[in-house]
Amino acid sequence: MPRYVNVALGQLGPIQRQHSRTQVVARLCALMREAHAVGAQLIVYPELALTTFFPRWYMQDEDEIDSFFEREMPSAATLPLFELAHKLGVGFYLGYAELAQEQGNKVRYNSSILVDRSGTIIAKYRKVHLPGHREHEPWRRFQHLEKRYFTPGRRFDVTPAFGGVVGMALCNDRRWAETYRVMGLQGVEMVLIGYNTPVHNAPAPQHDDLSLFHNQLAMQAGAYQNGCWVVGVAKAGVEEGVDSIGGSCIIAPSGELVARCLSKDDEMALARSDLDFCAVYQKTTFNFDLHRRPEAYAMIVQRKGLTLAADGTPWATAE
Ligand code: CDV
Repeated sequence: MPRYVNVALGQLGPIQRQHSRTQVVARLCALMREAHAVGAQLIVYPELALTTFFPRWYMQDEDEIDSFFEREMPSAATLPLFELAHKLGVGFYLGYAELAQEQGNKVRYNSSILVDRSGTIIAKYRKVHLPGHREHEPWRRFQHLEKRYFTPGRRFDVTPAFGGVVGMALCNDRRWAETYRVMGLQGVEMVLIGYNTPVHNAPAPQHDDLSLFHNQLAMQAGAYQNGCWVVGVAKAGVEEGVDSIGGSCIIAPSGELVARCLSKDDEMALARSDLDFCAVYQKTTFNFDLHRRPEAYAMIVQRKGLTLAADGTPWATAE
């Protein structure tokens, strides 16, 4: 039995601060209907897809911060999306800000969920790589305070779903080889990634002209090196004065782009993804069992960054 997943990109244009959850959910539902009309079984939405990208603002008021978070999923505002998923038989990936309760304490995560074709949540992911900074940095044109507002997640899990093995990541995660490899080692066949990427990178403005290139480069490398499909979806366009990249795309295990959004608005695009195509890479060039040499990679988990040895160099001396 061939294993195909008709997967759709559910790219969003900007969400301004005054837009309500109800308005945004109506846009998500419209994209799901479009995707269903062309045969989608799964639609992937961006990171923090229910509100504007609020980490661009320094806020101290707890209630103001919490206003961007979801206490429950589904909620009254998001339920119509789950009901539509059930009615149409279209599963979805959705990024949102999660307000969790842990041992009586409030914990904030940048999260995503995977919902199956019956409208049931089957997996949750909490963003591991939180970019940006913790304190107010007024020299920036806009802030990127993910380190302030979110607690990092701790795991990259995979889920049997849509006839294959599905993994999730969020935005900055897509730039890290470890993200894909940890899921690759669990046999992942399709990695779903929502993102919000401002064109302007304050600490490195020389990257600005390359932001779309880096987006594609990282995801194509992740797909090829792990023999899996990668589906990356943007919230794009000018949001509260900040321009973010589009470039949502579906990448095959060969590393080739098979579908891409053209606009920076709400846009749907679809690809018929053959999950068995993963084996063409996972059983040959990237047959981990045959070719990996974990004994040579110990430093990957022993070190976080450049650690200086006793002689002041970061490199290990050969025995
Ligand atoms: N939302 C993100 O994680 N954005 C980062 C930006 C700050 C570079 C990204 O990696 O796209």
